[in-house]
Parts: sequence; structure tokens; C-alpha cells
Amino acid sequence: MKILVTGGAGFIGGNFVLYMVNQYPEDTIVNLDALTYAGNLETLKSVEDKPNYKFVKGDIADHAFIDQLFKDEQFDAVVNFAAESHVDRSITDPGIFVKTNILGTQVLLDASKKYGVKRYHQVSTDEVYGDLPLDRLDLFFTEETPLHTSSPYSASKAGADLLVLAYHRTFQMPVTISRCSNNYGPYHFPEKLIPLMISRALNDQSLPVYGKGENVRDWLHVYDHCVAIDLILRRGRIGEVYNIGGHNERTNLEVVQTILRELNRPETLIQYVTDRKGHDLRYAIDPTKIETELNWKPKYNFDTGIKQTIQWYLDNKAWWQNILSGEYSHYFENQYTDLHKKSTVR
Ligand code: NAD
Ligand code: TDX
Repeated sequence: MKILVTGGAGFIGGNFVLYMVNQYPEDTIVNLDALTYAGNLETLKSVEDKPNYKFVKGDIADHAFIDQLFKDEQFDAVVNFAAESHVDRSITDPGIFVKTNILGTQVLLDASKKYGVKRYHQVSTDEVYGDLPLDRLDLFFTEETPLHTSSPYSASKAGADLLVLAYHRTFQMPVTISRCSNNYGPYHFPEKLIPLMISRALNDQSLPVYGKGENVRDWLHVYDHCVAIDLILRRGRIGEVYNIGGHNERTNLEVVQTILRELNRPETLIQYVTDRKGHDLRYAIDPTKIETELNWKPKYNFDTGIKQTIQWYLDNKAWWQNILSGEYSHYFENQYTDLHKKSTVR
């Protein structure tokens, strides 16, 4: 199979490319990425010379470029990870989220239709379901939960999902969608909660916790996510949505406290800052469908996964320190001094 992976220089796409290139030497993986602030080819160093791997720089929303690429390459399958993925950035600048996440998906769908791609997989998110109340621990997102988005990010991801399903219904395109909970693990860009807290704690800097830190996220190790997508790509039923999550709910405060404990740093580093606008309270996935249909079982629970992840950040300081010394540091200043004026985060 020749598989197009979009957004393969990002966190999850990068882990997926590494997994697929090593797992399936008989398949060819073409990684298409625009190399935005979130794209980092250093992640892919270990596979860049492999014969079954190729990198192409380009924008999924560029219709002419995508058409030519599909014509030249004749892909069997497409897995679309490419997206603007950070909720806080979508609150400051929604436009690029609509362009990349919605228009980009439509451009990929059109090319997939035109050139007869046999499988199109859309990587989506549990955020399309909105949030659950903190005091109803009996509630979980199933694939039938109505879409009910909160942020420009989640609205753009829901828009993309609806397009994918529309192309299936209208044009009988062979699509699947996965909606997963919060990922964590190696190569996670240090603007997101877990890598931000690890990198700052290691530098003995304050840890900005939004609101009271009581919001709940359901953590999924990126390796388990990659295995799930591979299963859906090969054995998932066409036209179906699969939720991916492993029942690992934690409050943000619990996550930060765990990181501090593991790194032997004091809780006095925690600094409560102005809450995120429209902040979703709780995400929690019901993974029954993928477990029963595809026999997916996660390898990591949060306790083992967070230890492995922290160790990875300790062993790979150069990877995240390069990011912190680059463009990210300007973004960080804007995010935490302009948006959260009330707090000072050094
Ligand atoms: P990321 O921000 O780390 O990576 C996104 C990648 O897409 C980057 O390499 C970037 O350069 C590339 N990209 C952005 N715009 C592009 C464009 N126009 N054309 C081509 N490439 C472009 O994101 P991530 O955390 O790896 O997320 C990957 C996917 O998984 C996204 O679709 C996201 O919505 C979804 N998702 C992420 C999580 C999570 O916890 N990180 C959870 C659920 C779903
Ligand atoms: O500095 C911070 N302080 C803080 O308290 C940051 C960056 C986050 N938070 C909170 C907000 C959230 O409740 O931590 C939680 C996790 O935040 P993020 O890492 O920004 O992730 P989230 O908003 O939950 O979205 C993530 O999971 C779903 C991904 O970024 C999305 O792409 C994915 O769809």
C-alpha cells in the first residue's frame, strides 16, 4: 500500500509515521506536512533515509498542489492528521483553523475521490462532542453523542467530520473517522499541558494551571492511538466513526501534581492563572465499539504512560529545548502576558 500521512511532522502524525514505517516495510509512507510552527522534522530523523519513507512539504488546503501530488503518487490510502490543533490558539486566531481543518479536509476529500483512493481516514477528536459535567461520572461520549462544540478549534474539527461523512453518503467514498481523547507521549509540542509542565518544571519555572485545575481530561498514550488508527485503516468498517480512549481520567491538577512528584519538584511551582474562555469541563470516552469490533486494547494506563513520557523528556532534552529556543518562545510570551494579563508567569 502507498499511504499518504498528512501532518506527519506533528506530534501524533510523527509518532504514526515512525510506527508505520518500521511496522510495515512493504508499505510506502508519504508524509505531507506544511511545517507550521508545530511541524518538526527532527522527530523523523530515524526514518528519513528508509526506502519506504518520503517527505513532501505542502499545504493540504492548496488545491492545485494536492491535485498534482495525488495524480503523481496514486495513493491507496490517506490518513489526515494535518490540522491546527491548539485550542488556545483557536481562541486568539480562528481563521487559520477554518482554512486548514475544514477547507484542507475538503481539498483532500476531493483529490481522494478524483484519484480513487481506497481508504480515507480522518483523525478527529472527542472535543466535537463538547463537554460533560464534572458531577456526572456515569456519563461518557459514545459515537452517537450529538456534536456540540465549544471552541473554534472543536467547531472546525466537527465541520471536517461532517464533510467526511457527507462525502461517504453522497459519493460513497470509503471513509472512516476516529475521535480520540487527549494524547500524550514522546514528541509532544511543549505548548500542550503535559509537555509544557514537564519542560517548565525541569527548568524550575512556574506551572500555569487554568482556573482551579479541576477540569478533567481522559489521557491516551500516543502509541495506543497509533495502533488504533492502524487497526481502523485495515479493518474498520467503511462509513463508521470509532471513539478511542482508555478510561484514564484525571483532573489537570492531578496531572500537574503527578509530574511534580515524578520530577521531585515542589507544588509551590503551581500558579493558578485566568481560565481558558469557554473551557470544556470534562472529556471521557466510551471505547466499547473499538474494543469489541477491532479488539483494540491500550498498552499503557496513565500511571505507566506518564512515567515513560517523563523519562522520554529527560532523555531527549535537545528535542524540546530546540523548540523552546525558537519561535515558540515568542508565542509563549503573547499567550501568557497578553491573554492572561492578571497573572505573571516567568
Ligand atoms: P500538531 O499540532 O502537533 O501537528 C499538526 C501537524 O500538521 C504539524 O506538523 C503541522 O505542520 C501540520 N500542518 C498544519 N497545517 C497544515 C497544512 N495546512 N497542511 C499540511 N500540514 C499542516 O497536532 P497533533 O496534536 O499531532 O494532532 C494531530 C491530529 O490529531 C489533529 O487533527 C488533531 O485535531 C487530532 N487530535 C489531537 C489530539 C491531541 O491530544 N493532540 C487529540 C485528539 C485529536
Ligand atoms: O498552560 C496550560 N494550563 C492548563 O491548565 C495549558 C496549555 C492547558 N491547561 C489545561 C486546559 C485543558 O483543560 O489543561 C487541559 C489540557 O489542555 P491542552 O493540552 O491545551 O489540551 P486540550 O485543550 O484538552 O486539547 C487537546 O486534546 C484534544 C489537544 O490539544 C486537541 O488537539 C485535541 O483535540
